[in-house]
Amino acid sequence: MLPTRGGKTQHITLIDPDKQSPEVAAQRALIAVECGTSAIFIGGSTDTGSSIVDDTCGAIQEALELAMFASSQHPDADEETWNIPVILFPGGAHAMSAKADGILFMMLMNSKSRQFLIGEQLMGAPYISKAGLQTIPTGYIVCAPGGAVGEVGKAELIESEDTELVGAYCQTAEMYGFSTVYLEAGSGASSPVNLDLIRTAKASMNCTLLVGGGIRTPEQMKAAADAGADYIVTGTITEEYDDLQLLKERLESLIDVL
Ligand code: 1GP
Repeated sequence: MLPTRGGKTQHITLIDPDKQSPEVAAQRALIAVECGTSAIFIGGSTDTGSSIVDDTCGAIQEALELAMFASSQHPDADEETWNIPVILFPGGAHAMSAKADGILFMMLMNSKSRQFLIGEQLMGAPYISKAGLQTIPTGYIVCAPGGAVGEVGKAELIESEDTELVGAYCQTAEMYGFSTVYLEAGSGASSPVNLDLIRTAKASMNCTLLVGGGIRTPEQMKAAADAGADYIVTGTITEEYDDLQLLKERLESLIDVL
């Protein structure tokens, strides 16, 4: 369900439904797609309500459909540009919507809390099954500095020198049959995931590798891609611009290096 484009590292835009209205979220998502983002993640914190998640997914899906229809009316435009999956990246079982195309079904592998290892998953599974959401089985690993997700998720943070440990986590994820591993430094982190951790993760398994948290510059994007990230997720920068033209310029400068 995560789109691949010739093995090249792809960009994913994370939208936090609590940070803007559904209409503004849809405008931001369209700009991100125009700039070349390959998927939209919808995710907030542990207290994000399901109605705002549902309204945000609905507004983004509607905007993508309209853009696709508009481009089908132009012989020079490629309507497939707008065929972008909207995927839940939930803070827990409460933040879900049947309007999404799929969900990162995550185990916070380095959490000390049963809640994030299996508890939220047990609560969410019946809804996911009923809604028919496609699941992406994901090993979620929080690395230093870790931010709010590290604290709330009671993670034993992976420090920059813990390469053997991150490798073992990645091998474990693969042995569990997870398709994807997500190395997370925390939203708004002061520094992104250490590059040695990314390199080791990539070399340790055949799972798809997502990396996110604290990536703000083209240099950081390029470095994470060169270290082996298959997808790079950014969220905070999309929330920093009310002016859509400025947002477009910022996202282009990041995505163009891939
Ligand atoms: C958070 O990895 C994502 O889960 C994105 O982080 O908000 O720092 O871009 P930023």
